[in-house]
Amino acid sequence: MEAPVNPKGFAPEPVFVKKQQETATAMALELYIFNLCPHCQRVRVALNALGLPHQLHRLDPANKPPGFSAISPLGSVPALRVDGQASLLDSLAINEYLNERGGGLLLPADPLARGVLRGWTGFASDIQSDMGKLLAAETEPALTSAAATMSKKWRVLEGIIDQGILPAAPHPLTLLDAVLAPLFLRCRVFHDHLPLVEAGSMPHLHAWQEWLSNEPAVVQAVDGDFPALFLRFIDQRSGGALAARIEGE
Ligand SMILES: N[C@@H](CCC(=O)N[C@@H](CS)C(=O)NCC(=O)O)C(=O)O
Repeated sequence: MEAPVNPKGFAPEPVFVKKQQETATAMALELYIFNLCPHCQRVRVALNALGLPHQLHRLDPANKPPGFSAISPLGSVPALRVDGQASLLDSLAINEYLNERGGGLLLPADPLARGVLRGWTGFASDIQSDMGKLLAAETEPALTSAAATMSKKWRVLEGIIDQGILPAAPHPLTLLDAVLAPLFLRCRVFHDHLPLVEAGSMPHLHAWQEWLSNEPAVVQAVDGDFPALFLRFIDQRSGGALAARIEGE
């Protein structure tokens, strides 16, 4: 395994980091989450895959505890408090840090392969944005349009796997898997009403989805029965179009 690339490049900058007083009881890694937040799930997958001991602080997004802005200046989760000294924000940045701290197992050792994987991880993160739009859709045309935008990206990934640029599943877990896992879990839940990752047209991605959705590091990245919780989220908190499809069929 190579030495991490320019570890100083990851040094916390004041704008993103709030220095915290170290307390005697603080766990080395404390992660602030909302249970159904996909970005939080990414970080929990990485923590589980790396086997890093950590403490979870579960927040109610509608009722954040006083003082949370000292840990997360944007009020967003995930926020990772490190060694009682600093807060890291943004799931991709947090996962890069955790991977370095945990021995680098979630990225290829080869710099080129590492760069390729990081690039597609950013692309997968864009698909998560599409998922946000899909869930927010209030009308059937908006839902269809959001699904088409997302499907286009899934088809690109399918082709990339087919060309051997990304390894087919199963494979050793990577930071890309940490981003794909929350997406796959969600696609599976509403598949019967809105199929996106289809076995027939996307065999590589479908195999990846089925493998990853059952990986212990992924399964343990959510508290409770994810399909039931997510269906309730769709019913109560989404824009309505997907809920209408699910109820109408
Ligand atoms: N780019 C950030 C996005 C994090 C994000 O959007 N978090 C949402 C929950 S999924 C949040 O905390 N929103 C603020 C709020 O709900 O008050 C990341 O990858 O961590």
